Amino acid sequence: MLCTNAPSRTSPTSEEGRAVATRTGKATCCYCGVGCVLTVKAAHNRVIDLTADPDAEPTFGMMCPKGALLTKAGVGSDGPGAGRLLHPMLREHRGAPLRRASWGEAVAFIARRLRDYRDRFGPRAIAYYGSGQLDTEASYVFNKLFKGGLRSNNTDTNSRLCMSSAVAGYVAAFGSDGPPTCYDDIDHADTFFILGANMAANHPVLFNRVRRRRAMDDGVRIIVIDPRRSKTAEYADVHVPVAPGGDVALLQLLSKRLIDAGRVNHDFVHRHTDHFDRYHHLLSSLDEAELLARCGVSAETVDACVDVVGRDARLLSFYCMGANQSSRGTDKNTAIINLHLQLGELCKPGAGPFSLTGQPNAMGGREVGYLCHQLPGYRFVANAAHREEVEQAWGLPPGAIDAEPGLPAVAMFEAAARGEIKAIWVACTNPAVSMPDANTAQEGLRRAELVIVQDCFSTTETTAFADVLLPAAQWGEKSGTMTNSERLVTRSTALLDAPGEAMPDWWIAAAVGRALGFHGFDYASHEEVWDEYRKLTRGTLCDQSGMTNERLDQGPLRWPCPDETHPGTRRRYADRRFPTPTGRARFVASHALPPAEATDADHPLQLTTGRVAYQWHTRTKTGLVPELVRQEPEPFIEIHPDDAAARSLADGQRVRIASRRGVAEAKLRFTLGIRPGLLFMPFHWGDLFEPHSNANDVTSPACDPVSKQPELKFAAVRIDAIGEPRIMGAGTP
Ligand SMILES: Nc1nc2c(c(=O)[nH]1)N[C@H]1C(S)=C(S)[C@@H](COP(=O)(O)OP(=O)(O)OC[C@H]3O[C@@H](n4cnc5c(=O)[nH]c(N)nc54)[C@H](O)[C@@H]3O)O[C@H]1N2
Ligand SMILES: Nc1nc2c(c(=O)[nH]1)N[C@H]1C(S)=C(S)[C@@H](COP(=O)(O)OP(=O)(O)OC[C@H]3O[C@@H](n4cnc5c(=O)[nH]c(N)nc54)[C@H](O)[C@@H]3O)O[C@H]1N2
Ligand code: SF4
Ligand SMILES: [Mo]
Repeated sequence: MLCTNAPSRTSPTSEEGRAVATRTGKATCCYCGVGCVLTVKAAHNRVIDLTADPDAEPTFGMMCPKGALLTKAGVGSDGPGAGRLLHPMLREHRGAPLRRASWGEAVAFIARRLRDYRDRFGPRAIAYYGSGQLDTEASYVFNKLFKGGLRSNNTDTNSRLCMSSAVAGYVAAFGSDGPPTCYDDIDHADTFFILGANMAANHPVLFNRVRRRRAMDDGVRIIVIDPRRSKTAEYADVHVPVAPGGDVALLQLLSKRLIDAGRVNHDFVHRHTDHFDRYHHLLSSLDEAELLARCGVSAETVDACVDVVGRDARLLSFYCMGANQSSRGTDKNTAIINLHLQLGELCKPGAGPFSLTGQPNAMGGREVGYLCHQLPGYRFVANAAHREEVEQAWGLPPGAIDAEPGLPAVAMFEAAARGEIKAIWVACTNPAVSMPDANTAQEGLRRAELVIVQDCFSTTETTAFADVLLPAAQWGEKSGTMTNSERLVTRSTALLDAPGEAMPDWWIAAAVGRALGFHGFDYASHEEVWDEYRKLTRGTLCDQSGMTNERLDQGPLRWPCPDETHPGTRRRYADRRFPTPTGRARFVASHALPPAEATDADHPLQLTTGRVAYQWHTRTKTGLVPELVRQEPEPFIEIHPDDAAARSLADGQRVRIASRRGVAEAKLRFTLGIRPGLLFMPFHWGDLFEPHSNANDVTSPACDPVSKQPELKFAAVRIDAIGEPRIMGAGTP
């Protein structure tokens, strides 16, 4: 068994059957949205070999150190020693210790308490906060449980902190979420326009492909727009160290200069777009010198950028959190797309605006509709016809689904902190560390009367708040489906038995649905969940109805894939028709606005936050891997030496940064690769790993008005020394 990609099921405690001597199969890497498909060989419930198939999509034999070292992240038989959560735990009352419970008891307890809160306080008093790291099956069942069963649209996920501006940008411009592009476009592109994405660190295998393309063709150019000289910027032909939040001004300046130079694809604009005039009018009204001042870069740098983007060459943009995590994130996204529309650089191989997803199934979660305003298949809560379609599919009476969107992530935790959310179920995410203004998020978890946390590890900053702990199977231990950055849907097979009583996430949600007496939660397998979901996408913009279980077991497919013989779709909009009422893409004209908060005498510096190559988010997994920890052992704050000198701060010295909300401490790291006036701190270190070093105690909860994505990339701070300055010698990190 399990030597093919088609598992069979046995009992609930062992979804995929008990240990056999050797198992071989595919499992998509559970870290980034590149979605490398790994071939896993396991024996005695341990991984004995991990390779990437050189002939297989999406990455043709490549993986990065995080993926290669997944075997050390507490999987299978190594789980118990690594701190895995092995049994359900619960407590009847706050203050009581958690005690071990059976699955039956835990599920019944949750069902009783959720029903009670919903009945007493209404469906908006309960909430679900999920993750782009859950597989599609799990997110689908959770969505059905909350929006369909419990009738609460308060279901949001960490994708709100990650991809919601990209969703809003694509919908505004094209009438549909989802990228038009695919990885193969890299091999055809001439100009890579990389904005707010440190691909070399965070999408490394994809960036290797960009570098390979660059190495193979002298004409290829890379532009990187990032206030820091990131790892990615080191490979740039033109690095634009834009002022934080200055992207819309920069993109407008580029567009304006290109229009003035006659670089408009009039045929494309005329035939396939709307609102160019409005956009042109806005640009004409803007003053170049003012735009330049807002970008905060030299005129020469902009000239160099205009020269490269203005070439008659295929333009492929990659963008990620530097674009999305902004109170102007939607505008940044549409500004990038405007540039492509103006140049006609889309709807052909090697060109298009390619928003990168961060988590392995952030794309799949969007398709499943796991944000509070969405329903499965790119449907919307606010759309009556969409609600009706989903109600029918779920066997619900008309009007069952609430017409009003629920609370997006930041508002959800703020409501909890005000005592308005009585019960919250957190699955596969660690909001006590990763939410902006983490103190408010923690207050929300403290104030809620029932906190259910579903994780594969027992001790995280969020499990500390739990009244119920539910042990989840993790990577390698469960079968399921994910969609990567290029709309490629891959199927993973369980190759290891989960330790203890850990169960697949979808199974847990379904068990609670059954305990609540809801119809349609008696799935016998992950395949049954998938089958129901794929059929619900039929005829939608992200049609996956042709992706049967059997086909996915044979290999991945890209949507749209509308029937069972359809080969899948590499590039969308190849016919240049867009799913808008006119069939044309839309220019979006918006003014360049500054970040939500401003520096002042008390908080004179800007803080931006992000990632390092060798750690994953809150480190529950990568923190277990010595090879990765050695690379980046402790938190740090990057500063320009001029800013440090002005404050008599030394390299390696411990400092405290303070915003209007809170403080965080870490060692100072000097670098010339950051804009003066700007600090950078990674958000990987929560209190468990390094007390007082959570960047999110400082970050801002201000959100984009359209996407409701928080501005994790900008806070006004001051910096102070802690103790005596200490000059570090050579070898300082
Ligand atoms: N190693 C590793 N890889 C990961 C992850 C991880 O934790 N570790 N997480 C995954 C996830 S969920 C995500 S979302 C992605 C994120 O991937 P990225 O978006 O690449 O990651 P970040 O480091 O958050 O931010 C990228 C860059 O944005 C820049 N930036 C900050 N402010 C601005 C601005 O105003 N304008 C511009 N143009 N740039 C700005 C930062 O300097 C930073 O270099 O990575 C995924 N891959
Ligand atoms: N300051 C700042 N904050 C940020 C960001 C930033 O750039 N700057 N980026 C934001 C972004 S883009 C993101 S995506 C978030 C990420 O933030 P989080 O989602 O909070 O980060 P993770 O550490 O990935 O949390 C995943 C949790 O799920 C658990 N887990 C792993 N596998 C499984 C599984 O299969 N099932 C279950 N049930 N649990 C599992 C892990 O142990 C861990 O506790 O952080 C956001 N916060
Ligand atoms: S590039 Fe991303 S998906 Fe591929 S192995 Fe590395 S972390 Fe995993
Ligand atoms: Mo993310």
